[in-house]
Amino acid sequence: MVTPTITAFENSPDRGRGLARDMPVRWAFEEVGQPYDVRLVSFAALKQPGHRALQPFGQIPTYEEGGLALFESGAIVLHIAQTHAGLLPDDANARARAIAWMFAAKSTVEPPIVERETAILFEKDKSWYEARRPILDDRVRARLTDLSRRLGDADWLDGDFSAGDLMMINVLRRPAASAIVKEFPNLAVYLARGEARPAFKRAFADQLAVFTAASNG
Ligand code: GTB
Repeated sequence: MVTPTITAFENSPDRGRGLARDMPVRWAFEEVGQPYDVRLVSFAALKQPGHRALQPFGQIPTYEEGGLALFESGAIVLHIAQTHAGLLPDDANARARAIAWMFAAKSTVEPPIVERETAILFEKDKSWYEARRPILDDRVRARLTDLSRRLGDADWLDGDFSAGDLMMINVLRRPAASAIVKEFPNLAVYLARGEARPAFKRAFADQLAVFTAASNG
């Protein structure tokens, strides 16, 4: 296999906290033992036609390998998981369920978290902010209540660690989620369990190194 190349922020606004969406892709590569290259992109370059040809919305991450170019972190993680052992079960039904958890992370759990995040970051000056904030908090809490109930005292969402857990833990790492995750002891432990994986730690260190180099340069 040609070494895949992904894109990441040249200057991440998260200051090395691993919150941008190259993080799940880096983590997936580390879990399956696939080396990869990273092309760092400036904010200006993101919006240029060259980058938009890879990512129509002018965002990171992208993935290039041989004749394949992909965008969307979930699609990239799924591609890595489908082409390498280690992130999806062999059993067809269990594999389908793990993929369902990837979708649950991105399309059921993440949206209310992003909505809360957007309000906290950009809408504090709106007249309706104080009234709306508890509603947004409760929408996140409702999703996490259900997730917490389903996880119970299991280590992972469905059997062994899978791409479903990887995506869910990335979603729970968003600051707008992690404050509420603390209300659910089993989710807090689940999140910590994911972050304790050696592959997560390597991915985190690599993205932090980009920030450190940019700060020192
Ligand atoms: N659905 C796409 C995917 O999953 O790949 C979303 C990709 C996306 O949101 N990319 C963001 C981006 O390129 C970076 S991750 N934004 C630039 C733009 O739209 O112009 C989102 C993100 C950015 C910053 C922080 N942070 O500073 O904490 C966290 C997350």
